[in-house]
Amino acid sequence: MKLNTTLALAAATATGLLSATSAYGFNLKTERSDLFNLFNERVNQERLWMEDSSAKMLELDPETLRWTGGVDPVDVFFINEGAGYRNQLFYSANGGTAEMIFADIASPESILKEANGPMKLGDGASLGTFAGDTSLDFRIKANGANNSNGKIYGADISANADGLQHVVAYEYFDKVAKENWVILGFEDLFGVHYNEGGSSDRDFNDVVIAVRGVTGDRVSVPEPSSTVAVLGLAALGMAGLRKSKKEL
Ligand SMILES: [Ca+2]
Ligand SMILES: [Ca+2]
Repeated sequence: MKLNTTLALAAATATGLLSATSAYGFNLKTERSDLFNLFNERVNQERLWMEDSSAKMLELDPETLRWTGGVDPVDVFFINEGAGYRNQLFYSANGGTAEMIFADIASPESILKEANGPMKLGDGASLGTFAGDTSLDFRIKANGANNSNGKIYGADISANADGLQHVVAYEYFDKVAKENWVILGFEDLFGVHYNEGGSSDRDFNDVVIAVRGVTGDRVSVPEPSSTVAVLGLAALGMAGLRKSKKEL
């Protein structure tokens, strides 16, 4: 009997490094600074136009996020924010009612610091577990803490008021706790980039969260043949560059 208990505890320690304390109050920056720093490094520089993604982490289609069952809860951690707005974060499961996760995403520690912001970098909230395979949709209400009519932006592009992408998603597998993470970056400004006649900066760092325990589908990558074609074009471009330099 005693052996069984010991084994159970050992198993819990090995696999449940985080889930043992995954309820509200768990701070990722404090408890797993390695993961927090990795995710925080992925946060885009303020007002840097994100035209294409880096290959540092695998890019996901943010519309496909889901929890696939099991015993581990879904936990959401605030990584950073570079926003003048006081944004709010919501989620809905299987298209159901939107539930609030963070009511005022502002912090004295974030990229755009706000002294009276209530959040610490790394703060977490647990969504608990769901019944079976569950589709999860994360959305922000732009400046929702100050404006109850703030615009809602999420992964479904057709549901966004400007018909544009407002979420980027990346996947990371933590080998230490053997857990899957998805990092989401939201853009809170309406419309196209100011270089294209709009007033947005399209920096996708206005709310950045890391979600533990979910997965999603990878964004489709070009077929090998077209990859070769692209590489070929790049090589041509380089050759052209060298040639024109020589001519100078
Ligand atoms: Ca920003
Ligand atoms: Ca922005």
